[in-house]
Parts: sequence; structure tokens; C-alpha cells
Amino acid sequence: MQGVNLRLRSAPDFPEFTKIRIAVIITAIFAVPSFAQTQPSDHAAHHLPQSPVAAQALIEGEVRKIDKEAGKLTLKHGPILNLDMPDMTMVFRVKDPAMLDQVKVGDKVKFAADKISGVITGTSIEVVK
Ligand SMILES: [Cu+2]
Repeated sequence: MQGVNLRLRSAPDFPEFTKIRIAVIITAIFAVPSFAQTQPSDHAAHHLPQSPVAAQALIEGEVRKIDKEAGKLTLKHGPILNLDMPDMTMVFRVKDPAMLDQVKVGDKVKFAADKISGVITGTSIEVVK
């Protein structure tokens, strides 16, 4: 019985020590991300000029053909200022294949396009109602 009491009495000391260790670990966990956050933002700054998506104006167009297998869309489009392109009918690759489910042939659309890895790519599209 005495052995059991001793263990119970000395027991509170151990969790106290554990609490300190946990506190240290928690401090370390919080310290790491706050340090890590400064890294990606510095890194991202280098890439900011390469993502002009935010400044893009929407282009008016009309869907002529949808090729879901190839992930491509044929659009008759108005002038695209950021790509220095006059109005024409042409094939666009789409950034996300799900964009092709949002439209059907004959739809009047507004879309954004950009050159991604040298390929003119539709980055967003919405049907004009
Ligand atoms: Cu074009």
C-alpha cells in the first residue's frame, strides 16, 4: 500500500515537468511558422511580376467549339489587350478543365486569358446572361 501512496504523491511532480516541456514544444511550434512565413513572402515577391491575373480585364467572346478531351475551347473573341491580339476566332487551352463544363457552344462569355508557359490559356470564364 505504501508503495502505491508514494507513487501517487510523487505523481504531481511529473505532470508539472511535462507541462513545462509541452510549453516549450508549443513555443517551438508557434515560433517555426512565424519564422517560415517571412520566407515564402520574400520568395513570392520575386514571382509577383509574373502573375498579372489580378490586373486582367475580361474579354468578350462567344463559344464556338468545346473539346473536353483536349482541354480546349474555340472562342470568337474581342481584342485581348494583355496579349496584344485583335479580335478573331481561335483555340484556347483552359487552365482548369472544369471551365469547359461551365459553358456550351453558342454561349456569350466573358473570359480572361494569359500566356502560361508560352501557351495562350483561358484562366477564367463566365457566361454572359
Ligand atoms: Cu486570338
